[in-house]
Amino acid sequence: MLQPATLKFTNPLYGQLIVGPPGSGKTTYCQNAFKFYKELGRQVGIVNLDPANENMDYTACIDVMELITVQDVMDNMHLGPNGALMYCAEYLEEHLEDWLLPNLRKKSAECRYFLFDCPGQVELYTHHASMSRIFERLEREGYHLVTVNLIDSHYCSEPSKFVSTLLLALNMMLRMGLPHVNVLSKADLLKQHEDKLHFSLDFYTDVLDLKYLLEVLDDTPSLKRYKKLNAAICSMVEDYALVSFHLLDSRSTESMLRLRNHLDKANGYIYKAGEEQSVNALMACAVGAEPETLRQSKDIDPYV
Ligand SMILES: Nc1nc2c(ncn2[C@@H]2O[C@H](COP(=O)(O)OP(=O)(O)OP(=O)(O)O)[C@@H](O)[C@H]2O)c(=O)[nH]1
Ligand SMILES: [Mg+2]
Repeated sequence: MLQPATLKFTNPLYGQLIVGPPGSGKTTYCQNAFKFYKELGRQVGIVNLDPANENMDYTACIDVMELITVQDVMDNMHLGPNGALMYCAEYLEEHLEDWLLPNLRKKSAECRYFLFDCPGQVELYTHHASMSRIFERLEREGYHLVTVNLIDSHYCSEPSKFVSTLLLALNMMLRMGLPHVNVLSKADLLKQHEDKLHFSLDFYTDVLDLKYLLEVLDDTPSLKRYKKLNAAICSMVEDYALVSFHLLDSRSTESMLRLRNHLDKANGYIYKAGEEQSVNALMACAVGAEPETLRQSKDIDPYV
């Protein structure tokens, strides 16, 4: 005989992996996002995974610096800062089962949504495998993750820097293989660089017609020989059609709300069972509830 269907409500775990080049605003974002999500009523906590985090103005619920620091590795193993950071990443991976995961399990009674403040050295995500194996293990532990890749919007002001930004973003997306949201951070400063921008902001956020970018690349003789390489990179980025950006000023609630909508779609938080959701919040997040042109204008308008 058929049994009546039973509905099982779970209380899933979620995480944002905040990555991006040094100085792109990861720690500041974590600090502001913590307050922002707390106000929304989420059980949020910050996990510091950066063993050289110096300007942490937040209280981390788990701090890798209690396990290992770059400074200690430099002093004891006689390594330089980059080598020491690689060592720390490998050490953290070795101690996943006896340090990070048990600590996360302990905290998960009070926190279900974690912001992971990650180290900035891009090699850790583009060449080295420890961080991606750590993230993989978190996924197997049941975390619904999204990578938030912060890139300083200052890079829009120079075409060659923007090309390398595109390559970096694509490389990270392909290597990490997780839901991924690219963000141009410090969007509040864009007005200051406005005169240096060759195109309107949607050109940089949508990453559509990159041939125009090639036309404005520096033509000095020493750089001319890279033209073919830049053309090949742009063509590859266009072929994959994966890279686009959202603008963020992490000190503005409106800007954080817009980003939250994208992140909630990416890690599936909008489908969270059992959470009280106002119809408005759901409508704002629902896929397709907002035409793409409207979304873009809302994202871009405040910064132009
Ligand atoms: N104007 C502006 N400044 C910002 C913003 N976010 C961060 N900053 C500044 O950028 C600088 C670097 O910010 P951090 O948050 O330390 O950057 P990070 O990515 O954590 O840096 P590392 O940990 O060294 O890789 C700080 O001086 C911040 O105050 C922003 O949205 N707008
Ligand atoms: Mg930091």
